[in-house]
Amino acid sequence: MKTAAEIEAYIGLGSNLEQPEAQITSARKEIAALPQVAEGAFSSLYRSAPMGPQDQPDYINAVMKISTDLSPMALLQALQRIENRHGRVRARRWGERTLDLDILCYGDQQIEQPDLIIPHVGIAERAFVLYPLAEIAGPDLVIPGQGTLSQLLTACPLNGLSRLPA
Ligand code: A4P
Ligand code: MG
Repeated sequence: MKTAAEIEAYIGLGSNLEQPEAQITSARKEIAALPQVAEGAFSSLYRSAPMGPQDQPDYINAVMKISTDLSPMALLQALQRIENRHGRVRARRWGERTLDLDILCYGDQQIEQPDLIIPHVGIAERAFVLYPLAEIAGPDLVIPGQGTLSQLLTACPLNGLSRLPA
């Protein structure tokens, strides 16, 4: 049984190694199966060229909406356990990865701790986050401290992002 869920949060999923689409699909199931987490919505999958080092494969990204009564830190730890189970190796910054799970937003909270920054850094410049987020959250979602999604989208070109057929 799921407990009564309180906070709506958005998680960004990304992968560019070892069958990225399968990595994302199985991560979705593992997140939905976490205690104290219920899935609210899941975006289409999107493909884009890498941000950062260019000598790595294209990425597949998606965004998931959940409701949860896990604290932000407990949610981060649960997501990192899932990343580790997917063989995540932390090598170079912005480098290739089997699975990256980022907490994009957690309710209307703004958090700045050494190991947890919410909203996630760089949301406003990342088409591979903004477009899937808008698909499931709609244009009026407020990114705390940064404005509405529709405002952010206006300033963020698609940049080669393509939505994969369902
Ligand atoms: N951390 C702080 N805040 C958060 C948060 N809100 N959610 C800390 C999750 N983690 C958060 O992350 C390093 C640390 O960030 C964690 O230990 C956690 O305490 P990481 O995933 O281990 O490593 P990283 O790659 O250095 O950072 P990060 O933030 O995952 O990288 P980015 O900025 O997400 O970039 N190109 C395309 N097209 N698509 C992508 O998805 N992703 C990246 C990774 C690069 N290029 C990409 C994509
Ligand atoms: Mg990350």
